[in-house]
Amino acid sequence: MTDRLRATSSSGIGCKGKERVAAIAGHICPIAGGPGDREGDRGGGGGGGEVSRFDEVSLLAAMASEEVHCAPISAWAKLAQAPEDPILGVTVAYNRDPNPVKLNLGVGAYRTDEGKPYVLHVVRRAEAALVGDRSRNKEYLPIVGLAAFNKLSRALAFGADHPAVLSNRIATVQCLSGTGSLRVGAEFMAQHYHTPVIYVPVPTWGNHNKVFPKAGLKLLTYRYYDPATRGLNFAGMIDDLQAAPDGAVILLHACAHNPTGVDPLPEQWDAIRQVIRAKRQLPFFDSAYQGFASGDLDVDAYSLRSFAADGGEMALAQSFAKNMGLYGERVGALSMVCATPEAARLVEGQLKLVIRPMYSSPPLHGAAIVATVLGDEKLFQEWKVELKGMADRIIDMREKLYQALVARGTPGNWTHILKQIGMFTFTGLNKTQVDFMREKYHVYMTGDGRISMAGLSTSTVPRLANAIDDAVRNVA
Ligand code: PLA
Repeated sequence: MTDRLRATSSSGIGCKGKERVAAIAGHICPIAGGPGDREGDRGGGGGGGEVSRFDEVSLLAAMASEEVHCAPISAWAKLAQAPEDPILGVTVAYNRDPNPVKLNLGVGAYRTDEGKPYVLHVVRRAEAALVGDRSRNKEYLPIVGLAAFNKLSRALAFGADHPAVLSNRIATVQCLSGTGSLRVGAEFMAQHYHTPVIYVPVPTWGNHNKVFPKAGLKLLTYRYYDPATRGLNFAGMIDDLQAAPDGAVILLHACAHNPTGVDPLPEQWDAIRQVIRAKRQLPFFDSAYQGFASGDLDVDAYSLRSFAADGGEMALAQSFAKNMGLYGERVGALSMVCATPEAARLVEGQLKLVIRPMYSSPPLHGAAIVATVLGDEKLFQEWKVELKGMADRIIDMREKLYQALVARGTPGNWTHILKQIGMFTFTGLNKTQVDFMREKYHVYMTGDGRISMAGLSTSTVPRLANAIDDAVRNVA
């Protein structure tokens, strides 16, 4: 009991008698109910001291009295019910569904053709080597993470002999997967970039719309996808970048745009780069699918390497969730490509000030796995083969789903299933159709009609095709 409470509880306003207790209980319940109740009773400043002392006395009296049976009320009793996340919430709903034939095509997580999660062989081997190495320990990593991991991640993205890499113009910090890298990068920009405004494509990965404003950046959009062609609205994108302020941050998906699966062609990337550089805007690449799109790490790095090659500054958030199957290990990196080595050194120092009060330092295990795979030529080559295997299986699923719809004569043109790149197909199905498929077929996908092709297998294609066929024919 605090001195203040002790003083007030002995001040004679005690709790005796039924009426008194009822009056006290009347005060306690709304107080415990949180803001919004009896605002006037509690008030602030001036007379507030009196009121709050009374509240404390009431509370003590209630605690001491056996006559008051006020149901326990939480300080959070009146919180608004939070909605489930539009992507991760699909898995929550799927897990609740008791139907044995249910199919989860919501979150982008790779499955084998047997529908099972896949731990890469190279990851298993790297882990075995790490566990068997008795010289290893579990000490904290530095704030910036594992040095070998940072060096190898940077080289993977930009190429080991890239001039920016060789001249130490890139500050790389290990972060909590792609999301953490985006968030740390955004916090840094909000504090240290002269134009804290970011433009994201429409549509974009839903979490972009939350991460950037949370970090303090103003969020604006540029046109990207054309629903009519189910392709890139290139002219609209260029116009919007031209119209965006000089210096604005421009979020770009390095490859396998999520959710649309629509990427600019190399020559379109070059034109986009020219506009961004002419306007001295800052490209912020989100690379969550390197190697997972085409099956080739270098092909998928075209966009970010071409930007890095012109000597301008840029940011990159890199994830190893998909391409190394390390989803839950949360391994990623933020790289800030700077004009000079001196700027890179200063940036790294400030990034440490962002990270330390947020989570102090990143986790060790996943980064050690990545460093082992990338640092060993044999494992690296084997990883590339496994990566290509995953990308090819997804491409095979595209072909199978397309053929299944053609075989059913499903109304509409489905060639976008073949053309779109990466993990997802942006089907064009609307929310009512998505809900119908969930209800009748137990097929789960995000409300925007995105399906994870990586969650599909040879045996489940017919089921999905039946569901789509029924939805297209019978649900508007
Ligand atoms: N950036 C993009 C474009 C992504 O699609 C995702 C993951 C991330 C970043 C973040 O991934 P990480 O933090 O796990 O590295 N998108 C998933 C999962 C696969 C998710 O929404 O969290 C998706 O289903 O869209």
